[in-house]
Amino acid sequence: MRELTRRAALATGALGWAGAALGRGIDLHLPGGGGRRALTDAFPGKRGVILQRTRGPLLETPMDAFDGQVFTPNDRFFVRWHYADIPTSVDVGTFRLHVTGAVRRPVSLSLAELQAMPRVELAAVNQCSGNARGLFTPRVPGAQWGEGAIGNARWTGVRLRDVLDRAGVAPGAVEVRASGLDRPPATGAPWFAKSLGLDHARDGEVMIAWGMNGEALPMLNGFPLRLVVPGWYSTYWVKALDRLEVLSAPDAGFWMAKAYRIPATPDGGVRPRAKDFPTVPINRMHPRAFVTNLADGAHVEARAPAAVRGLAMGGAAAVARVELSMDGGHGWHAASLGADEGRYGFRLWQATLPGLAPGGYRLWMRCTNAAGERQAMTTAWNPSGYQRSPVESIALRA
Ligand SMILES: Nc1nc2c(c(=O)[nH]1)N[C@H]1C(S)=C(S)[C@@H](COP(=O)(O)O)O[C@H]1N2
Ligand SMILES: [Mo]
Repeated sequence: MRELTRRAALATGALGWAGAALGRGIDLHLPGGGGRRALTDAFPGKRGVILQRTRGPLLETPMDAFDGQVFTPNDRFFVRWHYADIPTSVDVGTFRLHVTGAVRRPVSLSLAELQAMPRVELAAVNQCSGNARGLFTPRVPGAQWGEGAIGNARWTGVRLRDVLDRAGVAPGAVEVRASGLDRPPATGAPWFAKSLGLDHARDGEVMIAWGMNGEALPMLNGFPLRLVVPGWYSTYWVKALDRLEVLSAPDAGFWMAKAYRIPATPDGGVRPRAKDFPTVPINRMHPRAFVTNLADGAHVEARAPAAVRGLAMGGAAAVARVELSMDGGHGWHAASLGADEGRYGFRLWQATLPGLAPGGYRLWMRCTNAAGERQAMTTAWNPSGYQRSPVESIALRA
């Protein structure tokens, strides 16, 4: 509790939400150009993050913040809010999480009551559905993220199942809808709310977290509570969570029925300009591997071994292996993996490249997860720019 109280006071200190950027900038190398962005320290609890939008805040993690560590520091962790009207302070004494709808008895739980329940802790990657959207060709509308709308943290909280059991789910219930303290604009835009199937919500892994890497959640990452849905895209990880509504019919609201849907094709891709194809709500994440110690186009010393390292995630299953190719994906060589901190988290990988003769090269890296899902060399294009996860590569010059 003490951590929460202190954090709330700090947030109330109103550092201001102005996007006053520093002189520093970064280029996201988007294929269509226009990738220049400012780095900013102007948001509470954040420093050295890429400013994508000020209201509601969209802040991206620069690649260097990922290098050499499995857990993404809270102050560099990406931020995404749909609406501008977001909580800037929360009174932890009066805050309540309400559980309503198809339940035996509605309950309103204080933070102290939640923190007295059995605790769980889990490492899990939080990744925006639109991470790396800016890299799609043809270009798609929406936030032009580079590859930093992602992060891994150790989350502390309680099981969603245990909280639902406090209210008692009524027979016939099918989904649980979660919403938070942010508000839609007065134009009648739909409240941000996301739903999970009841079995998923009660699987014992989905959690309500107050802790992130051993600290209270930063205000911008959902203080005081957020949903953590391991292995699933973060659109479901509702922040500043204050309401759970048990539903007896599938959620027909905008954010489930209209937004965050992917083509119902095996790889989730369609041809550009395809229309009227069937869709399903975005769901599980996919394996990914990326390099963190070398930038695209980096120089390595000729004829000397070069260290290359990065991070991998398995998506909805653990990382099984990471492999590297220097011949366009014909031959693959295993990278070595760092410590396993949990199947939903990042895993470090590293390898040593043999001495290269002077010239230009391309290094490819791919991840396979424990369920046998492997990154493909081709990108599954979709008009919303979701779940981009092809095998990635960087150019190297020796
Ligand atoms: N209440 C609320 N929760 C939310 C959102 C939001 O707009 N409002 N955006 C979702 C989306 S789309 C993403 S990508 C993640 C981002 O989590 P982060 O800001 O902690 O990185 O929050 C999710 N939870
Ligand atoms: Mo997102």
